[in-house]
Order: sequence, then C-alpha cells, then structure tokens
Amino acid sequence: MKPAIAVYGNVWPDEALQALEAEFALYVIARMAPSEAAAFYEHAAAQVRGILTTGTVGIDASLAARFPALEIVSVHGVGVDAVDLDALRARDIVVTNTPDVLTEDVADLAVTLLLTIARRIPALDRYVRGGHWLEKRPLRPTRSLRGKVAGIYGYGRIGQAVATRLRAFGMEIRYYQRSAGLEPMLRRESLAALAAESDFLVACTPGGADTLRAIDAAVLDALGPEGTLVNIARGSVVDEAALVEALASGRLGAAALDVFEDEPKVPQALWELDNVVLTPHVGSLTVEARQTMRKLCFDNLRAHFAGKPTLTPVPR
Ligand code: 8YV
Repeated sequence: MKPAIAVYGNVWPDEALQALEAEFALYVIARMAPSEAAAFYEHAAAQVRGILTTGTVGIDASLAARFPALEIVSVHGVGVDAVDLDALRARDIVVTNTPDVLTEDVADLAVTLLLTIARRIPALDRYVRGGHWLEKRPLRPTRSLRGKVAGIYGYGRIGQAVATRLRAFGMEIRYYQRSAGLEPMLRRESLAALAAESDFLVACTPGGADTLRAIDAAVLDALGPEGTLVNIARGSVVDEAALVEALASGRLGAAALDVFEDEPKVPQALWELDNVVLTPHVGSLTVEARQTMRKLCFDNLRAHFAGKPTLTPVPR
C-alpha cells in the first residue's frame, strides 16, 4: 500500500503532485472543499504517515495531533519557525527542511531590495511614467553604497551570502547574532549596537521565539532617520507596529520588506508610504530554487519510506 501523505500550502504544481502520486496516496488539503476536508480529517487522517508543508504554513501541535500515525513532516523551505518541533519530537516524528538550495536566490533578493530602496527605483519609475521627466521636475540624488555599513542580523548561510554580495559594492560588513560566529571581529554585542553602526540593517535571522520582535522601536531608533531596514527573514522578527510608526514619523529612513507579521496581510499604512518597497515573500521564488526545494522535499519523503536516513533532517 502506498504511504498516505497530506499536502499543505499552495506551492505545489499539478505536474509535480501527479508524478508523486505514483509513489504516495496524496491528500491535497488546499484543493479540498470544506466538507471534503472535514471528511478527510474524520476518516482518512488516521492513516496519514507523512506531511508535506511549507515554511510559512508549517504545522502546529493541534494539527499534528489529528494524525496519530504521522512519521515524517517534510518542510518546503529552510525556516521551521511555523513547525512545532517540540510537539513533533515528543512523538519521534522526523522533520526535514530544504537548507542551502535556496541560499543564493534569497541573498540575491536581499541585495535587490537593498539596491531598489537605496536608489529609490519605484519612485523613479513613477517619475518617468508620470511624465515628470518631460516636465523637468527636479530630482534629488540618492546616496552611494560604497563605504556604507551593512549590519547583518543573523550571520548564517543566507547572511554570509548577502555579505559576499554587498562587499562587491564596497560596503563594510558587521553582524549580530546571539552565538559567536565566523569573523568574530565583525560581530557586535547587541542588535541595537549593530543598528547604531549600520546604514542598512539586513534581517537574515531565523524566526521563532528567540528572535520575536527583536527589531523593536529601540533598534529602529538606533538605525535612525538615515537608516534603512531590509527584511527577507520573517515578519515576526520585526515589531511591525513600531516599524510603521518609525517610517511614518521619519525616525527611520526607509524599509524594503519581503516578509510580514501576518502574511498575506500587509499593513495599509505601509502601502501608502513612499520610503518603502514591498514584495510578497518571494526570496526563494525562482524556477531553479523551487525545483530543487521540491525535489529535496520529495526525496526526504522517499528516503524515509525506503527505510533510509533522510537527506536534510532539521538538526535537534
Ligand atoms: C518559502 C521560506 O517562501 O525557506 C523559507 O523559510 O520562507 C521560503 O522559502 C516558503 O517556505 C515556501 O514553501
């Protein structure tokens, strides 16, 4: 009998799921009508042995409890802050994620956002389309990146890939993370100290309880009216209300954000600000990254059900 797998999230192309159906009995929750989903939880969930989910959908303890035969949760994404690891581990359920394969593309987006906000590309695009060039409306210059300080919050794989790119623009790198990391001379003692030294603060840290709203009003004030926040990590890392307030009042210069506290809801106040660039959580959304993430996700399931070690288990 094919192992039964419940599939959450909407990142799975039809062809990929069709191919997977040769090996597994799939229950694609996002495609079920509410009545179908209710029947699934009542009758079929008890047989489900594996779950495919995304970094943002994850799985909490109450959902996991609906699957008494669950053996593995394969996460499509590197971040596992939406997965209740303690609840799953208490039941010896294997959890896998997709590290490394998205690092370069996520770092590319961080740098793209930094450049976009630094050079005010959205406003300049509106300037041309709005006919203001023809009107010879004056333009104010932007600031050069060369010699400016990029403070990286979270100096892991993605943070380091961002640093490599920003060094090529002549930027100085500093970082903060709780644990000692590579290049100890560049580490600052606190996030506020890092922000105070930085022209750009780039959040690359994992989400979760340890980093919840770590970028608060005090950190934003340390970054200051000439400073810019770039967030490609998790919305939960920033106190969003404090961010809106700091941007609207001019206490913070600008922000470029790919992630938000309550996605897909982006505070209306941010829509209306000119010193902000917004993207809809797309760091890993390239054909190449998504293909490799999907393959790794599926290969983790395959390995588990073939009785082999999984390829990328989330370290305990
Ligand atoms: C995805 C992510 O947007 O890897 C992560 O942690 O947030 C992103 O790559 C998401 O997990 C898609 O499944």
